[in-house]
Amino acid sequence: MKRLLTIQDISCVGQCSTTVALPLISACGVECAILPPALLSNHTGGFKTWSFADLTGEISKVESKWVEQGIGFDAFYTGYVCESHIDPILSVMKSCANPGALRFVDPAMADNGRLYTGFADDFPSKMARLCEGADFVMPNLTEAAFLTGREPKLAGLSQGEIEDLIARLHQLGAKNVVLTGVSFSESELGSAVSDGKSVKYDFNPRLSQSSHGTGDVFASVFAGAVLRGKTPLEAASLAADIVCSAIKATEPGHWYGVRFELAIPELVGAF
Ligand code: PXL
Repeated sequence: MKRLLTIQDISCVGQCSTTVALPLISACGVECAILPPALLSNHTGGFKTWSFADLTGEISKVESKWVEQGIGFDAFYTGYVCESHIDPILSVMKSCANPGALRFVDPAMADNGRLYTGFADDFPSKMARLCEGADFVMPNLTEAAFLTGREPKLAGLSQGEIEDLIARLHQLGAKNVVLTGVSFSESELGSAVSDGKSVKYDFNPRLSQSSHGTGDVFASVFAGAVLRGKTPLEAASLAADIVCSAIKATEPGHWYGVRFELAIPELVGAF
Protein backbone atom coordinates (compact mmCIF):
# COMPACT_ATOMS: atom_id res chain seq x y z
CA MET A 1 0.00 0.00 0.00
CA LYS A 2 1.27 3.48 -0.88
CA ARG A 3 1.80 5.97 1.96
CA LEU A 4 0.89 9.62 1.34
CA LEU A 5 1.60 12.55 3.66
CA THR A 6 -0.93 15.36 3.48
CA ILE A 7 0.25 18.73 4.74
CA GLN A 8 -2.59 21.17 5.39
CA ASP A 9 -4.37 22.68 8.37
CA ILE A 10 -6.76 20.97 10.69
CA SER A 11 -9.93 23.02 10.73
CA CYS A 12 -11.66 21.20 13.56
CA VAL A 13 -15.11 21.98 12.15
CA GLY A 14 -15.84 22.76 8.53
CA GLN A 15 -15.44 19.70 6.27
CA CYS A 16 -12.26 20.95 4.63
CA SER A 17 -8.53 20.31 4.42
CA THR A 18 -7.28 17.46 6.66
CA THR A 19 -10.74 16.32 7.80
CA VAL A 20 -11.60 15.76 4.12
CA ALA A 21 -8.24 14.41 2.91
CA LEU A 22 -7.85 11.74 5.59
CA PRO A 23 -11.14 9.90 5.02
CA LEU A 24 -11.13 10.26 1.23
CA ILE A 25 -7.52 9.15 0.72
CA SER A 26 -8.12 6.24 3.10
CA ALA A 27 -11.22 5.32 1.09
CA CYS A 28 -9.01 5.13 -2.01
CA GLY A 29 -6.97 2.42 -0.30
CA VAL A 30 -3.95 4.64 0.34
CA GLU A 31 -2.37 5.09 3.79
CA CYS A 32 -2.76 8.74 4.75
CA ALA A 33 -0.38 10.36 7.24
CA ILE A 34 -0.98 13.96 8.29
CA LEU A 35 1.16 16.97 9.14
CA PRO A 36 -1.02 19.93 10.15
CA PRO A 37 0.93 23.23 10.13
CA ALA A 38 -1.94 25.02 11.88
CA LEU A 39 -4.98 24.19 13.99
CA LEU A 40 -8.12 26.27 13.54
CA SER A 41 -11.43 26.03 15.35
CA ASN A 42 -13.14 26.14 11.93
CA HIS A 43 -12.31 27.34 8.43
CA THR A 44 -12.29 31.00 7.42
CA GLY A 45 -14.85 30.82 4.64
CA GLY A 46 -18.06 32.19 6.05
CA PHE A 47 -17.75 31.54 9.80
CA LYS A 48 -17.87 34.72 11.91
CA THR A 49 -14.68 34.03 13.83
CA TRP A 50 -11.97 31.42 14.40
CA SER A 51 -9.01 30.51 16.56
CA PHE A 52 -5.67 29.90 14.84
CA ALA A 53 -2.75 28.04 16.46
CA ASP A 54 0.33 28.19 14.29
CA LEU A 55 2.36 24.96 14.40
CA THR A 56 5.26 26.08 12.17
CA GLY A 57 7.76 25.27 14.91
CA GLU A 58 6.50 21.68 15.14
CA ILE A 59 7.20 20.86 11.49
CA SER A 60 10.98 20.51 11.80
CA LYS A 61 10.62 18.60 15.10
CA VAL A 62 8.33 16.07 13.43
CA GLU A 63 10.66 15.92 10.43
CA SER A 64 13.72 15.11 12.54
CA LYS A 65 11.88 12.25 14.31
CA TRP A 66 10.80 10.80 10.96
CA VAL A 67 14.34 11.08 9.57
CA GLU A 68 15.72 9.44 12.76
CA GLN A 69 13.37 6.48 12.23
CA GLY A 70 13.68 6.22 8.45
CA ILE A 71 10.01 7.07 7.88
CA GLY A 72 9.41 8.05 4.27
CA PHE A 73 6.46 8.74 1.98
CA ASP A 74 5.49 7.72 -1.55
CA ALA A 75 3.64 10.99 -2.06
CA PHE A 76 3.09 14.42 -0.55
CA TYR A 77 -0.11 16.41 -0.94
CA THR A 78 -0.12 20.01 0.23
CA GLY A 79 -3.24 22.15 0.59
CA TYR A 80 -4.07 25.30 2.58
CA VAL A 81 -0.79 26.53 4.13
CA CYS A 82 0.62 29.89 5.20
CA GLU A 83 3.84 31.65 4.19
CA SER A 84 5.83 30.55 7.26
CA HIS A 85 5.04 26.89 6.48
CA ILE A 86 6.54 26.80 3.01
CA ASP A 87 10.28 26.42 3.76
CA PRO A 88 9.74 23.76 6.47
CA ILE A 89 7.38 21.87 4.12
CA LEU A 90 9.96 21.92 1.30
CA SER A 91 12.46 20.50 3.77
CA VAL A 92 10.14 17.62 4.83
CA MET A 93 9.41 16.78 1.19
CA LYS A 94 13.16 16.56 0.57
CA SER A 95 14.21 14.57 3.60
CA CYS A 96 11.25 12.15 3.89
CA ALA A 97 10.72 11.18 0.24
CA ASN A 98 10.81 7.55 -0.81
CA PRO A 99 12.41 7.03 -4.23
CA GLY A 100 10.09 8.39 -6.94
CA ALA A 101 7.82 10.16 -4.43
CA LEU A 102 5.15 12.30 -6.09
CA ARG A 103 4.24 15.84 -5.09
CA PHE A 104 0.63 17.00 -5.37
CA VAL A 105 0.00 20.69 -4.74
CA ASP A 106 -3.46 22.15 -4.26
CA PRO A 107 -2.67 25.88 -4.02
CA ALA A 108 -5.72 26.37 -1.78
CA MET A 109 -5.68 30.14 -1.29
CA ALA A 110 -8.44 31.70 -3.38
CA ASP A 111 -11.79 31.24 -5.09
CA ASN A 112 -14.41 33.28 -6.93
CA GLY A 113 -11.84 35.92 -7.92
CA ARG A 114 -10.56 36.62 -4.38
CA LEU A 115 -7.83 35.45 -2.02
CA TYR A 116 -9.12 33.78 1.16
CA THR A 117 -9.29 36.03 4.24
CA GLY A 118 -5.89 36.52 5.82
CA PHE A 119 -3.67 36.03 2.78
CA ALA A 120 -1.60 39.05 1.68
CA ASP A 121 -1.61 40.09 -1.97
CA ASP A 122 1.91 38.71 -2.48
CA PHE A 123 1.03 35.26 -1.07
CA PRO A 124 0.53 33.66 -4.52
CA SER A 125 4.23 34.21 -5.26
CA LYS A 126 5.07 32.25 -2.09
CA MET A 127 2.66 29.46 -3.04
CA ALA A 128 4.35 29.35 -6.45
CA ARG A 129 7.47 28.02 -4.70
CA LEU A 130 5.54 24.86 -3.81
CA CYS A 131 4.44 24.50 -7.44
CA GLU A 132 8.05 24.46 -8.63
CA GLY A 133 8.95 20.79 -9.03
CA ALA A 134 5.42 19.58 -8.23
CA ASP A 135 4.25 16.52 -10.15
CA PHE A 136 0.63 17.75 -10.08
CA VAL A 137 -0.66 21.27 -9.42
CA MET A 138 -4.44 21.48 -9.01
CA PRO A 139 -5.60 25.12 -9.01
CA ASN A 140 -9.04 26.53 -9.65
CA LEU A 141 -9.31 29.39 -12.17
CA THR A 142 -8.78 32.09 -9.52
CA GLU A 143 -5.69 30.40 -8.08
CA ALA A 144 -4.28 29.80 -11.57
CA ALA A 145 -4.69 33.51 -12.38
CA PHE A 146 -3.03 34.68 -9.16
CA LEU A 147 -0.17 32.16 -9.51
CA THR A 148 0.60 33.48 -12.98
CA GLY A 149 0.21 37.15 -12.06
CA ARG A 150 -3.06 37.79 -13.88
CA GLU A 151 -6.42 39.26 -13.07
CA PRO A 152 -8.85 36.41 -12.43
CA LYS A 153 -11.39 35.79 -15.17
CA LEU A 154 -13.99 33.30 -14.02
CA ALA A 155 -16.19 32.78 -17.05
CA GLY A 156 -16.05 32.97 -20.81
CA LEU A 157 -12.45 31.81 -21.21
CA SER A 158 -11.72 30.37 -24.65
CA GLN A 159 -9.84 27.10 -25.10
CA GLY A 160 -6.84 29.19 -26.17
CA GLU A 161 -6.99 31.25 -22.95
CA ILE A 162 -7.30 28.10 -20.82
CA GLU A 163 -4.33 26.49 -22.54
CA ASP A 164 -2.27 29.68 -22.23
CA LEU A 165 -2.98 29.73 -18.47
CA ILE A 166 -1.93 26.08 -18.28
CA ALA A 167 1.29 26.79 -20.21
CA ARG A 168 2.14 29.52 -17.70
CA LEU A 169 1.51 27.14 -14.79
CA HIS A 170 3.94 24.68 -16.38
CA GLN A 171 6.45 27.55 -16.56
CA LEU A 172 6.29 27.74 -12.75
CA GLY A 173 7.84 24.25 -12.80
CA ALA A 174 4.74 22.04 -12.51
CA LYS A 175 5.03 18.79 -14.47
CA ASN A 176 1.27 18.18 -14.73
CA VAL A 177 -1.51 20.73 -14.33
CA VAL A 178 -5.11 19.94 -13.40
CA LEU A 179 -7.10 23.15 -13.79
CA THR A 180 -10.59 23.04 -12.27
CA GLY A 181 -13.63 25.23 -12.91
CA VAL A 182 -13.19 25.05 -16.69
CA SER A 183 -16.30 25.63 -18.77
CA PHE A 184 -16.99 26.28 -22.43
CA SER A 185 -20.78 26.14 -22.10
CA GLU A 186 -23.49 27.08 -19.61
CA SER A 187 -24.45 23.48 -19.06
CA GLU A 188 -21.04 21.95 -18.27
CA LEU A 189 -18.24 22.37 -15.77
CA GLY A 190 -15.03 20.39 -15.59
CA SER A 191 -11.28 20.26 -15.58
CA ALA A 192 -8.36 20.44 -17.97
CA VAL A 193 -5.56 17.93 -17.45
CA SER A 194 -2.18 18.70 -18.98
CA ASP A 195 1.11 16.83 -19.00
CA GLY A 196 2.84 19.71 -20.78
CA LYS A 197 2.41 18.06 -24.18
CA SER A 198 -1.35 17.81 -24.57
CA VAL A 199 -4.43 19.04 -22.73
CA LYS A 200 -7.39 16.72 -22.14
CA TYR A 201 -10.77 17.79 -20.83
CA ASP A 202 -13.35 16.19 -18.54
CA PHE A 203 -16.83 17.66 -18.05
CA ASN A 204 -19.88 16.96 -15.90
CA PRO A 205 -23.30 18.63 -16.04
CA ARG A 206 -23.05 21.93 -14.14
CA LEU A 207 -24.79 21.93 -10.75
CA SER A 208 -26.42 25.12 -9.56
CA GLN A 209 -25.10 25.01 -5.97
CA SER A 210 -21.59 26.35 -5.38
CA SER A 211 -20.19 24.88 -2.21
CA HIS A 212 -17.28 25.27 0.17
CA GLY A 213 -14.65 22.51 0.39
CA THR A 214 -15.20 21.05 -3.06
CA GLY A 215 -11.60 21.85 -4.08
CA ASP A 216 -10.36 19.80 -1.13
CA VAL A 217 -12.60 16.88 -2.09
CA PHE A 218 -11.38 17.05 -5.69
CA ALA A 219 -7.68 17.23 -4.79
CA SER A 220 -7.90 14.43 -2.21
CA VAL A 221 -9.65 12.00 -4.55
CA PHE A 222 -7.36 12.97 -7.42
CA ALA A 223 -4.21 12.25 -5.39
CA GLY A 224 -5.60 8.98 -3.99
CA ALA A 225 -6.70 7.80 -7.43
CA VAL A 226 -3.34 8.55 -9.09
CA LEU A 227 -1.61 6.59 -6.33
CA ARG A 228 -3.96 3.68 -7.06
CA GLY A 229 -2.80 3.66 -10.67
CA LYS A 230 -5.52 5.66 -12.42
CA THR A 231 -4.33 7.92 -15.25
CA PRO A 232 -4.50 11.65 -14.50
CA LEU A 233 -7.61 12.01 -16.71
CA GLU A 234 -9.32 9.03 -15.03
CA ALA A 235 -8.39 10.45 -11.62
CA ALA A 236 -9.77 13.90 -12.53
CA SER A 237 -12.97 12.33 -13.83
CA LEU A 238 -13.45 10.25 -10.66
CA ALA A 239 -12.66 13.28 -8.46
CA ALA A 240 -15.26 15.36 -10.31
CA ASP A 241 -17.86 12.58 -10.02
CA ILE A 242 -17.30 12.40 -6.25
CA VAL A 243 -17.55 16.20 -5.95
CA CYS A 244 -20.87 16.11 -7.87
CA SER A 245 -22.21 13.28 -5.70
CA ALA A 246 -21.16 15.14 -2.55
CA ILE A 247 -22.87 18.35 -3.72
CA LYS A 248 -26.05 16.46 -4.62
CA ALA A 249 -26.05 14.83 -1.17
CA THR A 250 -25.81 18.23 0.55
CA GLU A 251 -29.06 19.74 1.80
CA PRO A 252 -29.57 23.43 0.86
CA GLY A 253 -29.19 24.79 4.41
CA HIS A 254 -25.78 23.18 4.91
CA TRP A 255 -23.50 26.10 3.95
CA TYR A 256 -20.00 25.37 5.28
CA GLY A 257 -19.06 22.22 3.39
CA VAL A 258 -20.35 19.30 1.35
CA ARG A 259 -21.63 15.92 2.49
CA PHE A 260 -18.63 14.05 1.02
CA GLU A 261 -19.19 11.34 3.65
CA LEU A 262 -22.20 10.10 1.68
CA ALA A 263 -20.05 9.68 -1.45
CA ILE A 264 -17.51 7.42 0.26
CA PRO A 265 -19.24 4.15 -0.79
CA GLU A 266 -19.11 5.31 -4.44
CA LEU A 267 -15.42 6.14 -4.04
CA VAL A 268 -14.60 2.79 -2.48
CA GLY A 269 -16.45 1.10 -5.34
CA ALA A 270 -14.20 2.81 -7.89
CA PHE A 271 -11.17 0.69 -6.89
O1 PXL B 1 -11.04 24.65 1.86
C1 PXL B 1 -9.89 25.41 1.88
C2 PXL B 1 -9.59 25.92 3.27
C3 PXL B 1 -8.80 25.17 4.11
N1 PXL B 1 -8.48 25.58 5.35
C4 PXL B 1 -8.94 26.76 5.81
C5 PXL B 1 -9.77 27.56 5.02
C6 PXL B 1 -10.09 27.15 3.72
C7 PXL B 1 -10.92 27.99 2.86
O2 PXL B 1 -11.48 28.97 3.23
O3 PXL B 1 -10.23 28.71 5.52
C8 PXL B 1 -8.58 27.20 7.19
